[in-house]
Formats: sequence, C-alpha cells, structure tokens
Amino acid sequence: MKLVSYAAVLAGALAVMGAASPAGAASETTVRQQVTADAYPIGLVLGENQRLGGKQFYATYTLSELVGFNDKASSAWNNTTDKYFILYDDKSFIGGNNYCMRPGEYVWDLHQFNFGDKISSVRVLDAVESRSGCNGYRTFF
Ligand SMILES: [Ca+2]
Repeated sequence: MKLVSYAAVLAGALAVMGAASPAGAASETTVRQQVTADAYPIGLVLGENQRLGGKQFYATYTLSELVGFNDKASSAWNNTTDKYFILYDDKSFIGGNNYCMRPGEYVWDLHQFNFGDKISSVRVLDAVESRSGCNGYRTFF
C-alpha cells in the first residue's frame, strides 16, 4: 500500500513539474533515452532542430568544417564518456564565440545560448588537454 501511495505522489509531483517547468525541460531525459536506444555513433551528435530533431550530423573526430551542416546545428549531444569537444563559431577552429562540451552533456536548444545555427567546426581535445577538461573554455552549464 505504501508503494502505491508513493507512486501516486510521485506521479502528481511529476505532473506539476511538467506544467511548471520551462518548455521541454521535463521531457529531456526521455528524449535522450530514446536517442541512446537508437545507438548513435560515439561522438558528437548535432541536430538540425531542437532536441536533435531534423537532420543529424555526427562528428566522431576533429573537423575543420562541417561539410553540409555549416551553421545548421540547433542542438548538440556529446555522446561519449571521455571526450571533450570544442564547438567553434567559424571554420578551422576560429571564432571568439565557442563552447566546450563535457562527456555526456546535452544541449537541447543551442539558440538559448545564442549559439544556434552557428557551429562551423569542432575539435576534440587530445589526451593531454583532456586532463584539464573544459577549464579555460566557456561552457553551457
Ligand atoms: Ca558559423
């Protein structure tokens, strides 16, 4: 009986959270679980639209330009357990406006950071750089 009561309370709490939270926040975990289940390549997953919607682009290593996906990403997911990606505004890793993404990090709407439709190159930190993680870089969270 206690379990039933707890489940009912939890369901109520989730419903309230869903209603009160900013758009999409309550469903992000679900979205990522779906994405994981589809077994995307290990690497950086970029979505044309929010929540990895629309066309997708995979960067499994450093790319000086995102051929066919330049200035198109509206969402990003670092689908690795140990890689750090730097996302650059311009090709060839240029642009003062760039961000570092930690392993596992997911940004469902890059536009919220004024970084939607802007990514033009991505770089994977090497083993030595990775020891410092995103230190020294701007991060989303
Ligand atoms: Ca750009």
